[in-house]
Amino acid sequence: MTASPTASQHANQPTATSNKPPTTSAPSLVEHARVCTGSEILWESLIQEGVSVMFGYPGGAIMPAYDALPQYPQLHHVLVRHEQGAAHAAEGYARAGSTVGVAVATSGPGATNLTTGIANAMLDSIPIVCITGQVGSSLLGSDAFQETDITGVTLPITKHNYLVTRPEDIMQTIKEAFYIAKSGRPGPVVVDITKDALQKSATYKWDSSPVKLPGYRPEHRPLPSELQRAIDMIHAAKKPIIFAGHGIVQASASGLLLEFVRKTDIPVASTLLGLTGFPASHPRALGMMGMHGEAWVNQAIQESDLIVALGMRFDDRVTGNLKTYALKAKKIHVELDPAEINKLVPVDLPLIGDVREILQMLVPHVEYRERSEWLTHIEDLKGKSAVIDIKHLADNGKLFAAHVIHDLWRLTEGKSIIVSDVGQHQMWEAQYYHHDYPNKLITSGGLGTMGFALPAALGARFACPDEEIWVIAGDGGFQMTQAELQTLAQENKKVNIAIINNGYLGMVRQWQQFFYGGRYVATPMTSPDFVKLADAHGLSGIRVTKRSEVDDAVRRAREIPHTVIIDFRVEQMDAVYPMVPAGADLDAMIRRPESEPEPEATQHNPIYETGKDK
Ligand SMILES: Cc1ncc(C[n+]2csc(CCOP(=O)(O)OP(=O)(O)O)c2C)c(N)n1
Repeated sequence: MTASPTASQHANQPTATSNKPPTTSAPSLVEHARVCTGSEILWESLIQEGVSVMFGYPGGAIMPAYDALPQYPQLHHVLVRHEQGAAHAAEGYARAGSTVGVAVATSGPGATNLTTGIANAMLDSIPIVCITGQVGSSLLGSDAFQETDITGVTLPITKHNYLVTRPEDIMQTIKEAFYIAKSGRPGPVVVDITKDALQKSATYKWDSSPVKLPGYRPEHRPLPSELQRAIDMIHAAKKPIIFAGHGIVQASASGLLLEFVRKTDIPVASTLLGLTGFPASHPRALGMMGMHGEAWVNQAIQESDLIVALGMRFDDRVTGNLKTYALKAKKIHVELDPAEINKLVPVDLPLIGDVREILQMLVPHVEYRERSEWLTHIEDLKGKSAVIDIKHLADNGKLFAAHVIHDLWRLTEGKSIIVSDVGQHQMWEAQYYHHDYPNKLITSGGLGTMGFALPAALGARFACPDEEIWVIAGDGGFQMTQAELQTLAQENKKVNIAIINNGYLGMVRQWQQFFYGGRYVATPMTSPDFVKLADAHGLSGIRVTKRSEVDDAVRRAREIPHTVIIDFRVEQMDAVYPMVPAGADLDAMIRRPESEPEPEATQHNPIYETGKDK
């Protein structure tokens, strides 16, 4: 099948999270000022911000807020099984729904359990607001039971955070938190509220005036002269490449990017998080760049004379060795956050502002230039250096992850929301699930957080009730947050889960194979029987060991109305190719060995071989 992209699929996206006008206020519950508890003010304010779902876990300091919750049936609280799950679910909700996600936790361990998700949201620029309970204000700083200085802890991993000690400050703080989370470059905001602030009362009336924060200027716009310089550089380039980053997806700018490419005929390389920003089957789509990017993409980057980087931040997984990175290319960097300009890669022309607005300004003025030599050269690079593609190998009875993901793509026609975890399977997903539709991949890019996928899919399920959702996870990462299976069961929500089970912490095993002399220390891993695990949660499980079983298993999973786990027992020793070793030159790639198109699967997880394999 070919999922053919159209400009309109990419153009008909909701307005960008980062540039949305403030969420339309729900009708005010409180017409006139009245006296409310801090807890009531908290929930009323969330409703005013348009919140209808939040993910959380109660405990002592936040109990007054939970106690008031039944007064607000329009707020659905999803009880996760670990607060990390609440933060990731809020992220999944925010990303799938292009909105702000909300997580709630108690003080101390509840709040610290959120931090992995908060750091993840910080690095991937996800707008979430985390509400935490705090010990009573008179006890602050006394090492009281379950006291953690969570504003101190989260200072470097939040866009902003607040400690609120008075009920009269709650409404304004919530307003500011939502505004900061979603404006400019989005990110996480923590609002820590003391127990007494939740219990005490204050006069409340929703203030619908816009938030004004002196010193916070989230909006930027390039000068007309800068835009003209960009146009001149684009027209003069003989070997240009466009980079599509996460900013394209977040700003819902892929329709404009398609238009830009239609006019200029410049090829597009994507970052991992930018993969759904430009349709994979477009003739000018090159694929993913960087450590596990396509070899020809990295090669072309090294040879290019102009990079037009759109909403990306030159992460080290993308650049490899900075000293040798794209030295022949002039660089135009379109980026919302001024702090990213010249941070890692010196650029010739920064265009600071929203990528959607900047594309809107550029598109009418850019023109086609004849560059057939460059485009033919890239085609030649593909021919020479393309991965020996194991998905086309005849079925020899072995099951490779590439088979599973390719078949999943074919059967779902590339239309499913994929929520991938972190490791080899994440890279295989990026290589073999060809994303033609915008915003259909949710994964942890910057922090590389194992355990992200299942709870993030839970959040995505609430944001997109009618979409098909597949989790693709490794046996290692899945075990980190598998408790959220029961959350899905309790909420009666369906996602499909593909566990790429190779009996190892596969990506680390691969590094051990390439860079640590094949010493597989602490990477062989046992797993529970995932079929029985599904059963124990009241869900369904299927085991697949042969390629011939994949289609049927995927079809059955799609038909079953509740959450299904498919335990794909894949080849254990397969590696992700190509690979740029960390810090190496971008074109110094390790390729799949030509002499061995089918990876040797001779060594097996010793734990499995001792008969402990369930
Ligand atoms: C929370 C966390 N701990 C450790 C790591 C380091 N790490 C990166 S990939 C990986 C292995 C992942 O194994 P698995 O989930 O089985 O997926 P696979 O690589 O086999 O596809 C590890 C341990 C991480 N990224 N996140």
